[in-house]
Amino acid sequence: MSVVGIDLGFLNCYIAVARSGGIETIANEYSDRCTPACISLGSKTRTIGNAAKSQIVTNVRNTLHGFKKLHGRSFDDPIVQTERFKLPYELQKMPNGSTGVKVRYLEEDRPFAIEQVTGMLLAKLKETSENALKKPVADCVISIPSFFTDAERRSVMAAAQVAGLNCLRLMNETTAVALAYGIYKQDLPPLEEKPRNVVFIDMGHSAYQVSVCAFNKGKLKVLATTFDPYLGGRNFDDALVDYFCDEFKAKYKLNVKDNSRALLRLYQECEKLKKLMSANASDLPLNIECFMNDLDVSSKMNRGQFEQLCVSLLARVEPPLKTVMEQANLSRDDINSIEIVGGATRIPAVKEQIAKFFLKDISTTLNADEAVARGCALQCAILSPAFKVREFSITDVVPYSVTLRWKSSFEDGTGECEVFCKNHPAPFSKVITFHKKEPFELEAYYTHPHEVPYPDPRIGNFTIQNVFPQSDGDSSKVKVKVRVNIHGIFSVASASVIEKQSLEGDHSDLPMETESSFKNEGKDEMPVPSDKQERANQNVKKGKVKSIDLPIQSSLYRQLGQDLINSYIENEGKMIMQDKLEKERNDAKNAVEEYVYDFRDKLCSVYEKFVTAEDSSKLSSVLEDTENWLYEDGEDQPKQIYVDKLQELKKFGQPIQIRYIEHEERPKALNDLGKKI
Ligand code: ATP
Ligand code: K
Ligand code: MG
Repeated sequence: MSVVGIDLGFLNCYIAVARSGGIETIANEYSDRCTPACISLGSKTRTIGNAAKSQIVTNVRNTLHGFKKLHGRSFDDPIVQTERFKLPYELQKMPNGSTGVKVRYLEEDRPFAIEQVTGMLLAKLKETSENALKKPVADCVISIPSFFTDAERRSVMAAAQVAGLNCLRLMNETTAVALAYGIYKQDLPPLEEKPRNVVFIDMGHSAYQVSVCAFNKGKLKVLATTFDPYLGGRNFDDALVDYFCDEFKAKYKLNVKDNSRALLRLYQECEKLKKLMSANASDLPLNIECFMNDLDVSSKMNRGQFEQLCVSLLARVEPPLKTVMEQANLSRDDINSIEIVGGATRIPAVKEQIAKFFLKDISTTLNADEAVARGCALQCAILSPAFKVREFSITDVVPYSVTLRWKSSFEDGTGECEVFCKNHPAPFSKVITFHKKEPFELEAYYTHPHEVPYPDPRIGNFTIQNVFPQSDGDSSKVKVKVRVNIHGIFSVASASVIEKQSLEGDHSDLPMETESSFKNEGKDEMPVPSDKQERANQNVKKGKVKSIDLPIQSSLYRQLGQDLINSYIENEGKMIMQDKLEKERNDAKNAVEEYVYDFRDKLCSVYEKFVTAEDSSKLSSVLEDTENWLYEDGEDQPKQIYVDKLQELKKFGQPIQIRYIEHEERPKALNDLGKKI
């Protein structure tokens, strides 16, 4: 069984795997441990990762990147509309109202849902891990921002399905970092002692996340998480791009923003410049040749100027730090260390803001790029029965408070209660008891919509079916289990009705002391450690009461139907097949080309002695014809044509090759013979 952790970044993806020696970040076919979150669609094939990134500027409208924020959102969502304005490719409203892209693929305009797009990327990452591990990969843990709502999380889960991955956990990015930090620490305080509190900060390309975690031996508990979902390295790129656009307008009369190709090139150069400025405070040049209208442009910038440009961005570093400390109810002195990861924390001014707030040095002991993936792989190893790892318990938090509202059609049975408060431990299950005479509906939503970076507070509706009055006309006692699961997703997991057994002489009220504490309808909750425990409790009650499971009809907000996901899976399979066939076709073509060049070379060198002048010139001309054919009629042929072509060439070439090999082998064979004697 495979153990794989995936950092699904806005810009950069990383994969870590567990092998017997430990956790290891793996490289792709370009020997690069970073795979760009980039997909380029072409007339014959798709390219994903490094090769796609180099097509951003050449295949502008069909190269997809920067799509992580489109997950789980309707096309009309304000965030989607803001992103849409910045993206060089077209977004499209899917039939179910969600967000998709429109690209030209296989000579056709094709829509792809966001789950398909991320599915393509994940399938590539799956393939990369399979190549490294040399076995099939399915089980994995995938990272997501801690601020993702249920709809966004479910959308990423669907993308994992499309890629053929079995995601054991969606893991909050900063929690993954905390695990990567904690699991190897030998000196964590024992359980009964005061925990070690560590702040984890991740600023990537698109978002900024902070969490405080308490560590004791063998466990980590997230105390609070905060974030600015709209602050990351790309905002600093925006600031530079805006600046140079203005400058080039004044200096060269260029409207860069009207030319998507030029704009994309400027973004690339500004990102490079931004990185250089992290290491160097002096003036640095920005030169782009043939930028627009055949014009070369040049300018310069230094770190001081850059920081001036970004004053308002830098001012946004502190608030989440302040809030996280308030939420965790900790002061600076309670913090043992501050660990930063994510590319954008390399900006010196960002680091300064953080250090200034904590009045402490910040620590960069973790690998800023790989910590998320490593944490995910560790989590996968912990979850995988096939892998032995040190016991380590991870308690995360519920990012937004969740409220349950209920109503039934006949009775006046409406009400609501907050079932999970913000920063409530997760995963977690609770049982709520209702007294009902008929089916009723539960509606889950985020309690404080303004705190949630998502335009709709709805989570889902759940109808508890098959509820009837008891034989004596009383309300039935319905126990509903609500849960925030391991992915951080809310659900009404199960419901059951407790029936009094109509045994003679047993008309006493329910005697369970555990239940008296939550008799009030839905107001009190009881944590249930696990399913097993609950079943055990029910066994104790046997003979007095009977518990019957009730069907639940769930309708989750922005949930994709399994039929639709299945059609995406099927389509992904077809595209993988198409890519594979195209690759084979290309390989067959390349083999012909290679044979031509190789043979021509050898004809004038090593083969020279083994071929008559007449044959040599005949063969040379065949090779030349083939070469010309490859550039003309043979440019774009089915695979078999190339295979046949190669066979044909070999018919000419092989006799020469054989004569040569025999000649080469003979002395060697004699020599070997000599040795034996
Ligand atoms: P997200 O976490 O938002 O999904 P990501 O994980 O893909 O995004 P990272 O790989 O952590 O993002 O960081 C990428 C960002 O970090 C880019 O904006 C990149 O320009 C920036 N970055 C990387 N190195 C440096 C550096 N030396 N100086 C400044 N910025 C840097
Ligand atoms: K990353
Ligand atoms: Mg990241």
